[in-house]
Amino acid sequence: MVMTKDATLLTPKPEDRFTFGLWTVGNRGRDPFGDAVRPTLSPANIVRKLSQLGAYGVTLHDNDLVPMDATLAQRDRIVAEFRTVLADYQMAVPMVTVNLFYDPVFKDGAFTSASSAVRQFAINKAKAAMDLGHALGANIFVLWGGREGVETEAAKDPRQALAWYREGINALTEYVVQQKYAMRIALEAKPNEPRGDLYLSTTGAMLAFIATLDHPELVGVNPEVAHAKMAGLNPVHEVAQALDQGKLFHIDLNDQRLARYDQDLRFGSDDIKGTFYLVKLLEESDYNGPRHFDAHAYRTEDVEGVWQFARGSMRSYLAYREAVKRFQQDNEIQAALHAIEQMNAQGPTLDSPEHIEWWRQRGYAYEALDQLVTELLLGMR
Ligand code: GCO
Ligand code: MN
Ligand code: MN
Repeated sequence: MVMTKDATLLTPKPEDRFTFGLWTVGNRGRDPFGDAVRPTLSPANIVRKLSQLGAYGVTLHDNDLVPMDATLAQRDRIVAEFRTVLADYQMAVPMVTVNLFYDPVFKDGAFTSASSAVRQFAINKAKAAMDLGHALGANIFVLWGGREGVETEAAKDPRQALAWYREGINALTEYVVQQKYAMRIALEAKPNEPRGDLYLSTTGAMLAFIATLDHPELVGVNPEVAHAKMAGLNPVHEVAQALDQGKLFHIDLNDQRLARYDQDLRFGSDDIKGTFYLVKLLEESDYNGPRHFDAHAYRTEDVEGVWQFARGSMRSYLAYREAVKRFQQDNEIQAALHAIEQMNAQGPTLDSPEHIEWWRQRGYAYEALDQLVTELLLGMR
Protein backbone atom coordinates (compact mmCIF):
# COMPACT_ATOMS: atom_id res chain seq x y z
CA MET A 1 0.00 0.00 0.00
CA VAL A 2 1.39 3.42 -0.94
CA MET A 3 0.71 5.63 2.05
CA THR A 4 1.95 9.15 2.37
CA LYS A 5 4.20 9.89 5.33
CA ASP A 6 4.46 13.57 4.52
CA ALA A 7 2.12 15.37 6.91
CA THR A 8 2.41 18.65 5.00
CA LEU A 9 1.03 17.08 1.84
CA LEU A 10 -2.55 17.78 2.89
CA THR A 11 -1.85 21.16 4.48
CA PRO A 12 -3.66 23.89 2.50
CA LYS A 13 -1.59 26.86 1.36
CA PRO A 14 -2.62 30.17 -0.24
CA GLU A 15 -1.08 29.08 -3.56
CA ASP A 16 -3.67 26.29 -3.70
CA ARG A 17 -6.19 29.13 -4.20
CA PHE A 18 -8.91 27.80 -1.91
CA THR A 19 -11.79 30.19 -1.29
CA PHE A 20 -15.02 30.01 0.70
CA GLY A 21 -18.16 32.11 0.55
CA LEU A 22 -18.81 34.06 3.74
CA TRP A 23 -22.25 32.45 3.59
CA THR A 24 -20.82 28.91 3.59
CA VAL A 25 -18.88 28.79 6.84
CA GLY A 26 -21.29 31.47 8.07
CA ASN A 27 -24.27 29.16 7.48
CA ARG A 28 -26.21 28.89 10.73
CA GLY A 29 -27.92 25.61 9.93
CA ARG A 30 -31.37 27.02 9.30
CA ASP A 31 -33.53 24.81 7.06
CA PRO A 32 -37.24 24.70 6.14
CA PHE A 33 -37.88 22.52 9.19
CA GLY A 34 -35.80 24.15 11.87
CA ASP A 35 -34.22 27.34 13.07
CA ALA A 36 -30.59 28.38 13.34
CA VAL A 37 -28.40 26.14 15.48
CA ARG A 38 -25.16 28.15 15.36
CA PRO A 39 -24.22 31.74 16.22
CA THR A 40 -23.55 34.42 13.61
CA LEU A 41 -19.86 34.60 12.67
CA SER A 42 -18.65 38.07 11.71
CA PRO A 43 -16.90 38.49 8.33
CA ALA A 44 -13.72 39.51 10.17
CA ASN A 45 -13.84 36.38 12.27
CA ILE A 46 -14.31 34.21 9.19
CA VAL A 47 -11.42 35.83 7.35
CA ARG A 48 -9.08 35.40 10.32
CA LYS A 49 -9.95 31.75 10.87
CA LEU A 50 -9.87 30.77 7.18
CA SER A 51 -6.53 32.45 6.73
CA GLN A 52 -5.16 30.47 9.69
CA LEU A 53 -6.44 27.32 8.01
CA GLY A 54 -4.52 28.15 4.81
CA ALA A 55 -7.22 29.55 2.52
CA TYR A 56 -6.43 32.05 -0.22
CA GLY A 57 -9.52 34.20 0.14
CA VAL A 58 -13.22 34.65 0.68
CA THR A 59 -16.15 35.49 -1.57
CA LEU A 60 -19.39 37.19 -0.66
CA HIS A 61 -22.84 38.37 -1.62
CA ASP A 62 -23.27 42.13 -1.27
CA ASN A 63 -25.46 41.62 1.80
CA ASP A 64 -23.13 39.14 3.50
CA LEU A 65 -21.01 42.21 4.19
CA VAL A 66 -23.19 45.30 3.72
CA PRO A 67 -26.79 45.21 5.02
CA MET A 68 -29.35 45.92 2.33
CA ASP A 69 -30.57 49.12 4.02
CA ALA A 70 -27.10 50.57 4.75
CA THR A 71 -26.44 54.17 3.70
CA LEU A 72 -23.53 54.91 1.37
CA ALA A 73 -21.51 56.26 4.28
CA GLN A 74 -22.15 53.08 6.30
CA ARG A 75 -21.22 50.99 3.29
CA ASP A 76 -17.95 52.82 2.84
CA ARG A 77 -17.04 52.40 6.49
CA ILE A 78 -17.83 48.65 6.42
CA VAL A 79 -15.81 48.19 3.23
CA ALA A 80 -12.84 50.14 4.60
CA GLU A 81 -12.81 48.09 7.81
CA PHE A 82 -13.14 44.85 5.87
CA ARG A 83 -10.26 45.79 3.59
CA THR A 84 -8.07 46.31 6.64
CA VAL A 85 -8.97 42.84 7.89
CA LEU A 86 -8.21 41.34 4.47
CA ALA A 87 -4.84 43.08 4.38
CA ASP A 88 -4.00 42.02 7.95
CA TYR A 89 -4.58 38.37 7.08
CA GLN A 90 -3.41 38.58 3.45
CA MET A 91 -6.71 37.27 2.16
CA ALA A 92 -8.12 38.03 -1.30
CA VAL A 93 -11.69 38.50 -2.54
CA PRO A 94 -11.51 37.12 -6.09
CA MET A 95 -15.29 36.86 -6.50
CA VAL A 96 -18.31 38.85 -5.43
CA THR A 97 -21.95 38.06 -6.12
CA VAL A 98 -25.33 39.67 -5.54
CA ASN A 99 -28.20 38.48 -3.43
CA LEU A 100 -31.31 38.68 -5.61
CA PHE A 101 -33.27 36.02 -3.73
CA TYR A 102 -33.51 36.70 0.01
CA ASP A 103 -35.57 39.85 0.19
CA PRO A 104 -39.32 39.30 -0.35
CA VAL A 105 -39.33 41.91 -3.16
CA PHE A 106 -37.68 39.18 -5.25
CA LYS A 107 -40.23 36.48 -4.51
CA ASP A 108 -41.30 36.34 -8.16
CA GLY A 109 -37.81 36.76 -9.56
CA ALA A 110 -35.38 39.61 -10.06
CA PHE A 111 -34.22 39.93 -13.69
CA THR A 112 -37.21 37.82 -14.76
CA SER A 113 -39.79 39.52 -12.56
CA ALA A 114 -42.88 40.45 -14.55
CA SER A 115 -42.59 43.94 -13.05
CA SER A 116 -40.22 46.35 -14.78
CA ALA A 117 -39.88 48.22 -11.46
CA VAL A 118 -38.53 45.10 -9.73
CA ARG A 119 -36.30 44.30 -12.71
CA GLN A 120 -34.78 47.76 -12.60
CA PHE A 121 -34.30 47.52 -8.83
CA ALA A 122 -32.52 44.18 -9.32
CA ILE A 123 -30.24 45.59 -12.01
CA ASN A 124 -29.34 48.55 -9.80
CA LYS A 125 -28.63 46.24 -6.87
CA ALA A 126 -26.39 44.08 -9.08
CA LYS A 127 -24.50 47.16 -10.30
CA ALA A 128 -23.94 48.28 -6.72
CA ALA A 129 -22.65 44.77 -5.94
CA MET A 130 -20.24 45.13 -8.86
CA ASP A 131 -19.01 48.40 -7.39
CA LEU A 132 -18.46 46.56 -4.12
CA GLY A 133 -16.59 43.77 -5.95
CA HIS A 134 -14.43 46.35 -7.69
CA ALA A 135 -13.62 48.01 -4.36
CA LEU A 136 -12.52 44.65 -2.96
CA GLY A 137 -10.43 43.70 -6.01
CA ALA A 138 -12.73 40.96 -7.33
CA ASN A 139 -12.48 40.19 -11.04
CA ILE A 140 -15.30 37.64 -11.14
CA PHE A 141 -18.94 38.50 -10.58
CA VAL A 142 -21.13 35.44 -10.11
CA LEU A 143 -24.77 35.64 -11.01
CA TRP A 144 -27.01 32.92 -9.64
CA GLY A 145 -30.64 33.48 -10.45
CA GLY A 146 -32.02 32.05 -7.24
CA ARG A 147 -35.60 33.14 -7.86
CA GLU A 148 -35.47 33.35 -11.66
CA GLY A 149 -38.15 30.74 -12.23
CA VAL A 150 -41.73 29.75 -11.63
CA GLU A 151 -44.02 27.40 -9.80
CA THR A 152 -46.73 27.74 -12.44
CA GLU A 153 -46.13 28.23 -16.16
CA ALA A 154 -49.43 30.16 -16.24
CA ALA A 155 -47.57 33.06 -14.63
CA LYS A 156 -45.30 34.08 -17.51
CA ASP A 157 -44.29 33.15 -21.00
CA PRO A 158 -40.85 31.53 -20.61
CA ARG A 159 -39.68 33.21 -23.83
CA GLN A 160 -40.52 36.58 -22.34
CA ALA A 161 -38.73 35.65 -19.12
CA LEU A 162 -35.60 34.75 -21.08
CA ALA A 163 -35.75 38.05 -22.93
CA TRP A 164 -35.92 39.91 -19.60
CA TYR A 165 -33.07 37.77 -18.24
CA ARG A 166 -30.99 38.73 -21.29
CA GLU A 167 -31.78 42.42 -20.84
CA GLY A 168 -30.61 42.24 -17.22
CA ILE A 169 -27.28 40.63 -18.06
CA ASN A 170 -26.76 42.97 -21.01
CA ALA A 171 -27.26 45.90 -18.65
CA LEU A 172 -24.52 44.49 -16.40
CA THR A 173 -21.95 43.92 -19.15
CA GLU A 174 -22.72 47.40 -20.44
CA TYR A 175 -21.94 48.69 -16.94
CA VAL A 176 -18.65 46.74 -16.80
CA VAL A 177 -17.57 48.29 -20.10
CA GLN A 178 -18.69 51.78 -19.11
CA GLN A 179 -16.96 51.64 -15.70
CA LYS A 180 -13.89 49.97 -17.25
CA TYR A 181 -14.01 47.30 -14.55
CA ALA A 182 -11.62 44.36 -14.96
CA MET A 183 -14.51 42.04 -14.20
CA ARG A 184 -16.17 39.12 -15.93
CA ILE A 185 -19.54 37.62 -15.17
CA ALA A 186 -19.99 33.91 -14.36
CA LEU A 187 -23.53 32.53 -14.65
CA GLU A 188 -24.48 29.75 -12.25
CA ALA A 189 -27.21 27.31 -13.24
CA LYS A 190 -29.44 25.30 -10.91
CA PRO A 191 -32.47 23.18 -11.88
CA ASN A 192 -34.75 23.99 -8.91
CA GLU A 193 -34.73 25.25 -5.31
CA PRO A 194 -35.83 27.70 -4.16
CA ARG A 195 -38.29 27.92 -7.08
CA GLY A 196 -40.18 24.93 -8.45
CA ASP A 197 -38.32 25.32 -11.75
CA LEU A 198 -35.49 27.71 -12.51
CA TYR A 199 -34.82 29.13 -15.96
CA LEU A 200 -31.58 28.08 -17.68
CA SER A 201 -31.32 25.10 -15.38
CA THR A 202 -28.01 23.58 -16.51
CA THR A 203 -24.55 24.82 -17.41
CA GLY A 204 -25.17 23.70 -20.99
CA ALA A 205 -28.27 25.92 -21.12
CA MET A 206 -26.22 28.83 -19.76
CA LEU A 207 -23.54 28.30 -22.41
CA ALA A 208 -26.10 28.42 -25.19
CA PHE A 209 -27.69 31.54 -23.66
CA ILE A 210 -24.33 33.34 -23.42
CA ALA A 211 -24.02 33.23 -27.21
CA THR A 212 -27.17 35.40 -27.44
CA LEU A 213 -25.84 38.22 -25.24
CA ASP A 214 -24.47 41.61 -26.29
CA HIS A 215 -21.04 40.91 -24.77
CA PRO A 216 -20.56 37.13 -24.79
CA GLU A 217 -16.81 37.62 -24.28
CA LEU A 218 -17.47 39.04 -20.81
CA VAL A 219 -19.72 36.20 -19.70
CA GLY A 220 -18.86 32.62 -18.72
CA VAL A 221 -20.12 30.05 -16.24
CA ASN A 222 -19.77 29.03 -12.62
CA PRO A 223 -20.80 25.36 -12.61
CA GLU A 224 -21.69 23.82 -9.26
CA VAL A 225 -21.22 20.10 -8.58
CA ALA A 226 -24.43 19.79 -6.55
CA HIS A 227 -26.57 21.61 -9.11
CA ALA A 228 -25.51 19.26 -11.92
CA LYS A 229 -26.29 16.26 -9.71
CA MET A 230 -29.68 17.66 -8.73
CA ALA A 231 -30.44 17.66 -12.45
CA GLY A 232 -29.19 14.08 -12.71
CA LEU A 233 -26.18 15.19 -14.77
CA ASN A 234 -22.47 14.44 -14.62
CA PRO A 235 -20.62 17.51 -13.26
CA VAL A 236 -17.39 16.38 -14.93
CA HIS A 237 -19.01 16.67 -18.34
CA GLU A 238 -20.57 20.05 -17.50
CA VAL A 239 -17.20 21.43 -16.45
CA ALA A 240 -15.52 19.85 -19.49
CA GLN A 241 -17.94 21.60 -21.82
CA ALA A 242 -17.29 24.91 -20.09
CA LEU A 243 -13.53 24.38 -20.45
CA ASP A 244 -13.95 23.38 -24.08
CA GLN A 245 -15.64 26.70 -24.77
CA GLY A 246 -13.14 28.74 -22.76
CA LYS A 247 -15.96 29.62 -20.38
CA LEU A 248 -14.93 28.16 -17.05
CA PHE A 249 -14.62 31.47 -15.20
CA HIS A 250 -15.20 30.09 -11.70
CA ILE A 251 -16.39 26.90 -10.00
CA ASP A 252 -18.52 25.95 -6.97
CA LEU A 253 -17.20 22.81 -5.32
CA ASN A 254 -19.37 20.71 -3.02
CA ASP A 255 -21.04 17.32 -3.06
CA GLN A 256 -24.55 15.99 -3.43
CA ARG A 257 -26.42 12.71 -3.73
CA LEU A 258 -28.46 12.30 -6.89
CA ALA A 259 -32.14 13.20 -6.87
CA ARG A 260 -32.26 14.83 -3.44
CA TYR A 261 -32.89 18.30 -2.08
CA ASP A 262 -30.01 20.78 -2.24
CA GLN A 263 -27.61 19.15 0.24
CA ASP A 264 -24.45 21.29 -0.13
CA LEU A 265 -22.28 18.52 1.30
CA ARG A 266 -18.58 18.98 2.03
CA PHE A 267 -16.53 18.69 -1.17
CA GLY A 268 -15.64 15.13 -2.07
CA SER A 269 -17.44 13.66 0.94
CA ASP A 270 -19.96 11.53 -0.94
CA ASP A 271 -19.04 10.68 -4.53
CA ILE A 272 -15.40 9.70 -4.29
CA LYS A 273 -14.90 8.53 -7.85
CA GLY A 274 -16.85 11.43 -9.39
CA THR A 275 -14.86 13.92 -7.33
CA PHE A 276 -11.60 12.28 -8.34
CA TYR A 277 -12.39 12.73 -12.04
CA LEU A 278 -13.46 16.33 -11.47
CA VAL A 279 -10.19 17.19 -9.71
CA LYS A 280 -8.29 15.33 -12.45
CA LEU A 281 -10.05 17.39 -15.08
CA LEU A 282 -9.36 20.67 -13.28
CA GLU A 283 -5.74 19.85 -12.54
CA GLU A 284 -5.05 18.70 -16.10
CA SER A 285 -6.77 21.79 -17.57
CA ASP A 286 -5.55 25.36 -17.87
CA TYR A 287 -8.08 26.56 -15.28
CA ASN A 288 -6.06 28.48 -12.70
CA GLY A 289 -8.89 30.31 -10.95
CA PRO A 290 -10.01 29.81 -7.36
CA ARG A 291 -11.09 26.42 -6.02
CA HIS A 292 -14.23 27.80 -4.44
CA PHE A 293 -16.20 25.85 -1.87
CA ASP A 294 -19.95 26.47 -1.85
CA ALA A 295 -21.21 24.08 0.82
CA HIS A 296 -21.90 24.13 4.51
CA ALA A 297 -21.37 22.07 7.65
CA TYR A 298 -23.98 19.54 8.71
CA ARG A 299 -26.71 21.01 10.91
CA THR A 300 -25.45 18.79 13.71
CA GLU A 301 -22.26 20.83 14.01
CA ASP A 302 -21.19 23.58 16.39
CA VAL A 303 -18.67 26.24 15.38
CA GLU A 304 -15.75 23.86 15.86
CA GLY A 305 -17.50 21.50 13.45
CA VAL A 306 -17.69 24.35 10.93
CA TRP A 307 -13.92 24.75 11.00
CA GLN A 308 -13.52 20.99 10.65
CA PHE A 309 -15.78 21.28 7.61
CA ALA A 310 -13.61 24.05 6.13
CA ARG A 311 -10.37 22.27 6.89
CA GLY A 312 -11.78 19.01 5.51
CA SER A 313 -12.90 20.64 2.26
CA MET A 314 -9.37 21.83 1.52
CA ARG A 315 -7.62 18.67 2.73
CA SER A 316 -9.92 16.57 0.59
CA TYR A 317 -9.13 18.63 -2.51
CA LEU A 318 -5.42 18.09 -1.85
CA ALA A 319 -5.96 14.39 -1.21
CA TYR A 320 -7.80 14.05 -4.52
CA ARG A 321 -5.01 16.01 -6.18
CA GLU A 322 -2.48 13.55 -4.77
CA ALA A 323 -4.60 10.68 -6.06
CA VAL A 324 -4.47 12.28 -9.52
CA LYS A 325 -0.67 12.32 -9.31
CA ARG A 326 -0.67 8.68 -8.25
CA PHE A 327 -2.93 7.87 -11.21
CA GLN A 328 -0.49 9.62 -13.52
CA GLN A 329 2.49 7.78 -11.98
CA ASP A 330 0.93 4.35 -11.58
CA ASN A 331 2.77 1.99 -13.92
CA GLU A 332 -0.03 -0.49 -14.26
CA ILE A 333 -2.67 2.18 -14.93
CA GLN A 334 -0.45 3.88 -17.47
CA ALA A 335 0.35 0.53 -19.11
CA ALA A 336 -3.36 -0.28 -19.30
CA LEU A 337 -4.07 3.11 -20.90
CA HIS A 338 -1.18 2.62 -23.29
CA ALA A 339 -2.44 -0.84 -24.31
CA ILE A 340 -5.89 0.58 -25.06
CA GLU A 341 -4.33 3.38 -27.07
CA GLN A 342 -2.17 0.92 -29.02
CA MET A 343 -5.15 -1.24 -29.81
CA ASN A 344 -7.08 1.79 -31.08
CA ALA A 345 -4.14 2.89 -33.21
CA GLN A 346 -3.36 -0.54 -34.59
CA GLY A 347 -6.89 -1.69 -35.26
CA PRO A 348 -7.57 -2.10 -39.00
CA THR A 349 -9.49 0.40 -41.11
CA LEU A 350 -13.06 -0.80 -41.49
CA ASP A 351 -12.76 -1.58 -45.21
CA SER A 352 -13.68 -5.26 -45.35
CA PRO A 353 -16.09 -7.59 -43.57
CA GLU A 354 -13.17 -9.18 -41.68
CA HIS A 355 -11.86 -5.84 -40.54
CA ILE A 356 -15.31 -4.69 -39.42
CA GLU A 357 -15.65 -7.98 -37.58
CA TRP A 358 -12.34 -7.29 -35.81
CA TRP A 359 -13.82 -4.12 -34.29
CA ARG A 360 -17.02 -5.94 -33.40
CA GLN A 361 -15.11 -8.59 -31.49
CA ARG A 362 -12.63 -6.49 -29.65
CA GLY A 363 -12.86 -5.75 -25.94
CA TYR A 364 -11.84 -2.43 -24.47
CA ALA A 365 -10.45 -3.62 -21.11
CA TYR A 366 -12.20 -0.81 -19.26
CA GLU A 367 -13.27 -3.18 -16.48
CA ALA A 368 -9.63 -3.83 -15.57
CA LEU A 369 -8.82 -0.14 -15.87
CA ASP A 370 -11.70 0.93 -13.63
CA GLN A 371 -10.75 -1.71 -11.07
CA LEU A 372 -7.24 -0.27 -10.91
CA VAL A 373 -8.71 3.20 -10.29
CA THR A 374 -11.03 1.82 -7.62
CA GLU A 375 -8.14 0.14 -5.83
CA LEU A 376 -6.05 3.28 -6.12
CA LEU A 377 -8.82 5.36 -4.54
CA LEU A 378 -9.22 2.80 -1.75
CA GLY A 379 -5.56 3.28 -0.89
CA MET A 380 -4.53 -0.18 -2.08
CA ARG A 381 -2.06 1.05 -4.72
C1 GCO B 1 -27.34 27.87 -3.88
C2 GCO B 1 -26.29 28.55 -4.71
C3 GCO B 1 -25.69 29.74 -4.04
C4 GCO B 1 -24.86 30.58 -5.00
C5 GCO B 1 -24.48 31.85 -4.35
C6 GCO B 1 -23.61 32.69 -5.23
O1 GCO B 1 -27.64 26.72 -4.20
O2 GCO B 1 -27.86 28.47 -2.95
O3 GCO B 1 -25.30 27.62 -5.02
O4 GCO B 1 -24.92 29.32 -2.94
O5 GCO B 1 -23.73 29.91 -5.41
O6 GCO B 1 -25.64 32.52 -4.03
O7 GCO B 1 -24.33 33.28 -6.19
MN1 MN C 1 -25.90 25.54 -4.59
MN1 MN D 1 -23.33 27.89 -5.77
